[in-house]
Amino acid sequence: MIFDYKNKILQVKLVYYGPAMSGKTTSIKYLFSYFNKGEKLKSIDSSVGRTLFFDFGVLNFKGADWSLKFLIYSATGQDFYASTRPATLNGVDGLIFVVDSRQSYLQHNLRSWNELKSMFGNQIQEIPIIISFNKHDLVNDLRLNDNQFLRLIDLNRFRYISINKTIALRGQGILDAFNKLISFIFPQLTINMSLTN
Ligand SMILES: Nc1nc2c(ncn2[C@@H]2O[C@H](COP(=O)(O)OP(=O)(O)OP(=O)(O)O)[C@@H](O)[C@H]2O)c(=O)[nH]1
Ligand SMILES: [Mg+2]
Repeated sequence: MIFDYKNKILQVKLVYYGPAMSGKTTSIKYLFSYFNKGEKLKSIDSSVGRTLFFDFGVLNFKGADWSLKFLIYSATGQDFYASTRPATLNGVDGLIFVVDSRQSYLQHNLRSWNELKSMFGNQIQEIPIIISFNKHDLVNDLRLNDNQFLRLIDLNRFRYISINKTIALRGQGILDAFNKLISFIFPQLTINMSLTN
């Protein structure tokens, strides 16, 4: 987090992370289009729409006194470009971990989660994280109270963690996840913020 006292701007970095094709780019695209900032999102992708390095965009909100500048990234899920992921995560203030909810993707989800953990060590327990179970339109019964992924990652060790269901294709749950993450980072934030350029 970077404080610019002179201009009263607080800069916050958020990263969408998760296995290949889980829906990170789709989630971010929806978020930016929701705020009518679709044109502000830069994606470095291949001709078939796969993220090569990251997606990146900025959302600015004007508070009563300070302004908030959110730098929003998605890391590439493709392992060929795995070496770019630590740079994308550098200095992150909050994470949205996008899970592919389908049972057959359990190992993919775990592998990505463990990689994330290995990059932070124990410090990861202090980072606010939202776990978004995406593509839940493709799952017949997505009950999370006995979810295998959640059982295996040991949620209790984390200070700020929340579970969320999304269908990024339809924008369902995307805003909830974003708002929840912000409320973890700024628990005192009650002002009604408006969007600026
Ligand atoms: N059915 C369904 N498909 C989805 C959903 N979200 C994303 N998709 C599809 O899943 C595919 C991958 O989505 P992306 O958003 O590109 O995934 P990504 O995580 O950015 O992938 P990489 O950048 O390659 O790691 C696309 O074909 C999306 O349309 C969803 O909620 N439901
Ligand atoms: Mg992507």
